[in-house]
Amino acid sequence: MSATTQTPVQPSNHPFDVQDFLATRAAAVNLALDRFLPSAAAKPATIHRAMRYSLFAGGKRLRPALCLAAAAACGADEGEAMPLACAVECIHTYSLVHDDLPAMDDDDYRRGKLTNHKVFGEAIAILAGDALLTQAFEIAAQCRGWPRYSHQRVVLELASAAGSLHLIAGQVADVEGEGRRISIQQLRYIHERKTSALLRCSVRLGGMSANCTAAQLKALTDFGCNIGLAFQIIDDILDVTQTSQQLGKTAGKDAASQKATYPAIVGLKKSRALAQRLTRRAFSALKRFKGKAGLLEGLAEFLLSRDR
Ligand code: GRG
Repeated sequence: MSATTQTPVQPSNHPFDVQDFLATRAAAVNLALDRFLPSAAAKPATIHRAMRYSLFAGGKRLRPALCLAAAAACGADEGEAMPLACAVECIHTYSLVHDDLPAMDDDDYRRGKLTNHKVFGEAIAILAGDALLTQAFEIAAQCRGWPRYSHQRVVLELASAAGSLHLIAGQVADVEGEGRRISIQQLRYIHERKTSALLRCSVRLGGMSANCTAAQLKALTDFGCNIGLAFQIIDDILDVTQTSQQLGKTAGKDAASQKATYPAIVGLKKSRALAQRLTRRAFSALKRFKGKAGLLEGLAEFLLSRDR
């Protein structure tokens, strides 16, 4: 049993295999990303090799999977969501490359491999992160838009999640909070921006690519907010309960760098209970889909019980 599943949040009665969904969609996303990105040989080759090194280092592709599953819940072909799923993954990978830099978390391992700056040097790692962020918008810009969601609306959604009010805001608060006692409210502020914003954006973009109704978008937003926060709480728990080998990155880093985390503030037991409560709320948000959001439910369950 994994560290995070003492009591099931809800009986698993999904007619599909989440692991299989993740594996097949990761393969499809990898294929699409490979097509969207300049080849490793394109000049200057160093930057394209560095971008590809981190992008294809073996990430779980959870954000693209959520994006594709949200499109399916709204009755659309997953193919409509694929460019946006790839754009989100590029932003996520850029944030990891920059987060690992000596000026940030200073990490040597990510996704089970040496971090980008350890292989290519700091200057190229910074540029690879910049290029992945830019690449995300180049990919998203190729979307034609949908009747309820214009091309402009979709690009704005992505920019807002990645910008200084969300992803970057969370990172700034995280950096400024290091070594200081912060409240649970401040920690929630960090997690909602640093982690939850991009997960929420992933499901919202999936819905938009399916031309979802306003009510469906609201339900997806509620789902995304809840699983986003639960995801980071589980990440905090795994940092103390798993090994570096299991995580593919340095375990115990949060405590070593005196970072505020849910386990540090409320303890492991309460942290697990909170992640379970948030996942239950996420399930409730899906009621509107009347049984058509089984993939999203399965993914939420998986995120709660994951061990890496
Ligand atoms: C812009 C520098 C900069 C940072 C933005 C997202 C972020 C803030 C920093 C990344 C590091 C971090 C602790 C992020 C929180 C989200 C998180 C737990 C990421 C790991 O996500 P997984 O488990 O990773 O989905 P894989 O490798 O599977 O894609």
